[in-house]
Amino acid sequence: METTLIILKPDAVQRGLMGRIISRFEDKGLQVVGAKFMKISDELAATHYADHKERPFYAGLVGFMTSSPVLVLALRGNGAIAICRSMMGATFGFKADAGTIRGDFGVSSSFNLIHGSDSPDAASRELGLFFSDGEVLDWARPGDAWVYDMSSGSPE
Ligand code: 3AN
Repeated sequence: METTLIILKPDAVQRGLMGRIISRFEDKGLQVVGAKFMKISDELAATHYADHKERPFYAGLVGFMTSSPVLVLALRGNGAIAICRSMMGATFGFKADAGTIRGDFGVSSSFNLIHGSDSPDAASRELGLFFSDGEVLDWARPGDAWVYDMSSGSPE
C-alpha cells in the first residue's frame, strides 16, 4: 500500500470543490488516512517548492499557495501515487484531459486546483512536511474486502 500527499489548493477550496474532488478519490477506492485544513506559511511553501526556486513562476506559486486555506490529505491505496497523478491530469487545466480533475474543473495554468506527490520519495518527504507523527492514521475499512482481492494475502 502506498500513501501519497494531496493538497486541494486555494482555488479548489474557494470554489467549493473540496467535496467533489475528495469524492472522486473515495469513489476510486482510495482511503483518506490524514486530513488537515490549514493556511500554508511562507516557510512551508518555500520548503515544499524548493525544487522550483529558480523557475520564473516560483514567486507567484508561493504567493498563490499561501493566499488562502488549503486542504491537505494523505491518501492510501495500492498504487496511490500514480493513480492520483493520473486522476489529477496534466499540470495546466486548459491542457488536461476531460475526465481528470484539472481537465473537468479548471482552465488556468497557475490556478490548477490540486497538488499530488509525483514519486515515492516525494510522497515520503511531503507527508513528513505536512503531517506530524500520529496525524496519519492506520484504520481498517471493512469495505476494503470488496475494493481489493485479498485471496493471495496481498491486495490485488
Ligand atoms: P505538477 O503539479 O503537475 O506536478 P510541476 O511539478 O511541474 O506540476 O509544477 C509544480 C507546480 O508549479 C504546479 N502544480 C503548478 O502549480 C506550478 N507551475 C508549473 N509550471 C508552471 C507555469 N509555467 N506557470 C505557472 N505555474 C506553474
